[in-house]
Amino acid sequence: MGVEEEIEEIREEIAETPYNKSTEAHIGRLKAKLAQKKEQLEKQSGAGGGEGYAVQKTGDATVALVGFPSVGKSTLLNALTNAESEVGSYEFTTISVNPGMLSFRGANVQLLDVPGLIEGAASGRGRGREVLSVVRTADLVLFVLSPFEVERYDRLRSELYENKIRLDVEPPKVSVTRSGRGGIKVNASVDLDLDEDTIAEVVRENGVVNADVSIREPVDVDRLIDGVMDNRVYRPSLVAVNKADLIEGDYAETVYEELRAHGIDPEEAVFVSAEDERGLDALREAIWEKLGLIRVYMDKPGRGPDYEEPLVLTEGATVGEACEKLGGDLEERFRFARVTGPSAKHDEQQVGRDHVLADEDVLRVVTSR
Ligand SMILES: Nc1nc2c(ncn2[C@@H]2O[C@H](COP(=O)(O)OP(=O)(O)OP(=O)(O)O)[C@@H](O)[C@H]2O)c(=O)[nH]1
Ligand SMILES: [Mg+2]
Repeated sequence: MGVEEEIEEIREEIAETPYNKSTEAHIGRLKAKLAQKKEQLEKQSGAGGGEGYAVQKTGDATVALVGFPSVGKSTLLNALTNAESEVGSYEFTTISVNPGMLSFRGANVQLLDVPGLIEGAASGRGRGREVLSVVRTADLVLFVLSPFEVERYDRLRSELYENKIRLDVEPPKVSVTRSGRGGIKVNASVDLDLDEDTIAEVVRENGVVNADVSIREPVDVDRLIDGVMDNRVYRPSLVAVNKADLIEGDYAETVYEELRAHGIDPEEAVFVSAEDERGLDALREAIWEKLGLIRVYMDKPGRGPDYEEPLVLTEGATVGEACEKLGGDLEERFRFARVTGPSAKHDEQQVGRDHVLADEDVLRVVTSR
């Protein structure tokens, strides 16, 4: 029996088994086995790992535009990105990814127009995988929807889910530390619905016989499997509804209802018209927020703060990380820093490497000669 048939059989068995306490461990094992078999199938079909096609990353962050054909992805990319910025295309064996550079608040954000996600995923592994590997490496997934086909959002999300891209969730607080002996030991810091047998089955199915499993959130079987497998990626996502110029009168209410029906808060979705260039500032702002970018103005001796070209970092970045990004021998020569702005208790606060920076801080690094 081929792997594909095995996968089909496992899927059927899962579908046919009623879920209750006595079948839970069995279903857990089946789901873990299914995950394993899918992995095996991917390896067999060649082309390796799925990371191999990563588009060269440039700029401070990368956003992948994902949507069905003709929703206006290319038009939106052109409207958002600097007209002077160079727009070439990366030629893959079967797809092309069009990059553009969005300049906003001093940051350079690379947008990637990734056409054909659905065709690619449906038409064979190689092509789908190339498309997906581009999406996997992006820092944010921007779904572009047509107001007349909001329901297609589900298909996009499930395609990404099937391909190990988890959206808008933190990684599960699950860790598996292999040990020499003693079987699978589960250490949970929260009350779990899953029993230990189920957890052990899932871990063993992943080829681990002896391990300490630490669980720090109330996981279900699927989250547990995600936590045990280390090849899932976790990314934020954002929804843009394009062609808003075509929404007339009462139809707006219908679009809101459709959005809600598909788990999208209409307040969080950004309505734009790529063609009329409307709503673009709101979209840039939303992209910035979702990426969690912050600006730090470097105060260079004798020159004062550079407000024109901020150092762009992500929320939670420390002074040490700022030095790392600035490069050179700054890290070795670092003595202390002075921070003025939202993260500082007072102007010119003296801080060390561990100090967490905030948007619009002014930072001066004091070095040894
Ligand atoms: N009315 C209206 N039409 C738009 C808007 N944005 C794009 N279009 C039109 O929609 C059509 C498809 O736009 P594209 O940008 O090529 O769509 P795409 O998503 O890149 O399509 P594929 O490359 O085939 O995946 C074109 O005729 C655009 O002119 C918009 O905001 N309003
Ligand atoms: Mg296009």
